[in-house]
Amino acid sequence: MFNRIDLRTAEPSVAELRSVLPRAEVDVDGVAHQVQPVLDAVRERGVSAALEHTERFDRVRPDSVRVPSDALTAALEELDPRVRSALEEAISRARAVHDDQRRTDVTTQVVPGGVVTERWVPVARVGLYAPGGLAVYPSSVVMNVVPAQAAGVDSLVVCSPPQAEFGGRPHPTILAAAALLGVDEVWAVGGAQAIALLAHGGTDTDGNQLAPVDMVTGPGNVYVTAAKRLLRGQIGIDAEAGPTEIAILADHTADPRHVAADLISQAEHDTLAASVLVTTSVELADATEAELARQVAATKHTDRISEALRGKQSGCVLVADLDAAVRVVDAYAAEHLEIQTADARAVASRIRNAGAIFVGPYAPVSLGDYCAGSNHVLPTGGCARHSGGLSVQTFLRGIHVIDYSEDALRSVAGQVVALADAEDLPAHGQAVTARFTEERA
Ligand code: HSO
Ligand code: ZN
Repeated sequence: MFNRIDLRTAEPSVAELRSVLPRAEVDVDGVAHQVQPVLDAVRERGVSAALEHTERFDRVRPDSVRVPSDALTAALEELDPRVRSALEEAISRARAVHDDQRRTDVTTQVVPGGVVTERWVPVARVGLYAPGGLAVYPSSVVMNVVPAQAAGVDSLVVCSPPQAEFGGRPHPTILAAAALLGVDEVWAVGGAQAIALLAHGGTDTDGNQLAPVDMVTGPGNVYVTAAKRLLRGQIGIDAEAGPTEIAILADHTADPRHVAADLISQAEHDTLAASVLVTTSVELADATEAELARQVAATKHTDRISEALRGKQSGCVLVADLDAAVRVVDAYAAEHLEIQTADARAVASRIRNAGAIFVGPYAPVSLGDYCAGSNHVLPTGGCARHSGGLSVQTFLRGIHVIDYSEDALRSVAGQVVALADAEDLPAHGQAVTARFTEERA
């Protein structure tokens, strides 16, 4: 059921390695022509256009688009106490990690009297999209809200599609998670229309106002992703979330039961999810395959998982040694990378490209999905080569503050003029020299 790629005698280049395991492609631009009219309608007609599209796509019309605050409190009160305390644990661990990511302003004295400060300023207002349907993940609400709050974002709003089975409100666990996190502004709107409403703002029929946001984060389906792509620039967005990926770098010391369980865990998300084993051990590869067959049959979402594991994006790569294994996983740049080898920490320290690295036998990806304290919004599709996951940094901007005295400016005036002349922009130079010439007009 699992593709096998034998690279034990090959010496592939990085480019060849990248094509060894094809990635699932989602055609985001292909739906842009369907999404653009929705964005235009919401820009022109606000909430009423968003409601029309909600009725058309979600087949439900919420009584109130702004979810009343007593509905949030009620959802929290009705939340299963086990889930509530688990969410509280997840929130407190994530807060511990993300609070430590706060940045301090840095002031550099360039010359006496000439100072540049980098001031880290949070984005003022952020919208978080929380999908409905198959992917109702209160944990993702936690992973988006916690870093934004730790960054000092003043105003946070959650949008999530209304669900007919919950009386036109978003899923109650999404509402409960928002309430637990102290987010009191939630709107029952989903899809591309939600992203447009966040970008442009609007007022519902009860007079509730949704103020436009500066940035939208959070996963969504292809229409949500297309809407974010089309509105990018007008609003800031996070990285595009593709199908989830787990790669496991393992040697003969790894336990095939755990390797198989972890491969299955992420395949559970989606038929397009990628589960990849990179190993120096044929015995481990064989034993893992046997375990996969056994465990997949015994789990709840067998069909979805089998399809993901059988897909061309998943499989086992056999390599000659650990050096080759590191080259393969670096070329692949997985969203999640587990290291299950004899000296896992040493191997982990050699990895350059991964969204998050899970070290040793007791750090499965599921731990990171919920309760490690780390963030689970991570780069997919090879973007881990150039990007990191969601963090406090995502919600901060570094603003340079330039403060020079008269003497400090005078001491560098000649160089500014020389560079301005070289670029044929003499007025740039004159803006400096004007400050040091006697005559005034
Ligand atoms: N593994 C997913 C996140 C998630 N898992 C949410 C369970 N719930 C992408 O990192
Ligand atoms: Zn997951």
